[in-house]
Amino acid sequence: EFTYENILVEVRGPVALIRLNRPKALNALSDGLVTDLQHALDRLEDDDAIGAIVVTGSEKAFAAGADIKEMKDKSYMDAYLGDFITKKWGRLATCRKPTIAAVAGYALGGGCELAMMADILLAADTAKFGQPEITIGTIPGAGGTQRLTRAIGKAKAMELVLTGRMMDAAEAERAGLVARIVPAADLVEEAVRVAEKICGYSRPAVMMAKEAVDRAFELTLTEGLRFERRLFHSTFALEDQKEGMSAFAEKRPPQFKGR
Ligand code: CO8
Repeated sequence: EFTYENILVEVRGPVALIRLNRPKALNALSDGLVTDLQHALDRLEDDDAIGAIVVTGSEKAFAAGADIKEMKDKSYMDAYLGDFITKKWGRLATCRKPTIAAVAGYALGGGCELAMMADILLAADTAKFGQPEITIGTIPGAGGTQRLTRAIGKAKAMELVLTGRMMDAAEAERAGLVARIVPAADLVEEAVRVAEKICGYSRPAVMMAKEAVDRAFELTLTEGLRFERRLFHSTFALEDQKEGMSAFAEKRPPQFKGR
């Protein structure tokens, strides 16, 4: 087991639960935190026992953005040569295993961007989302202008990005940013339940389903449909497909093996 300075990692059966843990800074995403997160995700992806990953913060904040105090004196060359943001930050978005962001409290700036990298975004009724970078003289740098716009459309994305206004959980759900709102007290348990449910299915089928949905953001409809069809066809090479369909025909629960 690894321990980290800025995150807590707990393994619950096939589900890994990562808690961002810099309570004094509302989980501001310092370089140390993002490095810990990247390392933990690398390790969990390599661990065959893990089938899904939940990322959460505290009751007060998922994450209140990049660490402003840490980045305020960076020069352009520091940012450019260090490839500020992209190298470590994108790690959650490149996970092949399913990921769930469970957001309570503030998810601002880089915090909102991190939540949007997950496959499923569950929000507590206390969640607040926003891209307030404009209020500190900068702009979103880890997907806030791109993923947010794809998720909620230009009208709302432009308003949030240009004014720095926050959306509450109800507005975020109406706008299509979050899958579902959960009472704050149940958020983490519900996210783990969702992750466990996914882990009960065929792992390769889950990975293919995720990959296919993700391609919808990159491809034309014709190419996306072609990609989906190829993966769909390839599921017929899975033992799990034989098992799943036989079990249905035999009116019994399936026993997936993950191959
Ligand atoms: N960075 C550093 N410290 C922070 C941050 C932050 N983003 N957010 C809060 N903190 C610290 C505060 O400074 C304070 O510390 P201290 O007790 O030492 O003074 C502590 O956390 C508690 O915060 P507050 O006292 O401000 O708590 P409030 O409940 O009064 O307010 C807010 C909560 C509204 C969330 C407020 O803290 C706030 O506005 N925070 C900043 C939000 C923000 O602007 N985020 C965007 C940052 S820019 C960004 O994310 C760019 C992303 C680009 C990609 C990532 C690149 C790495």
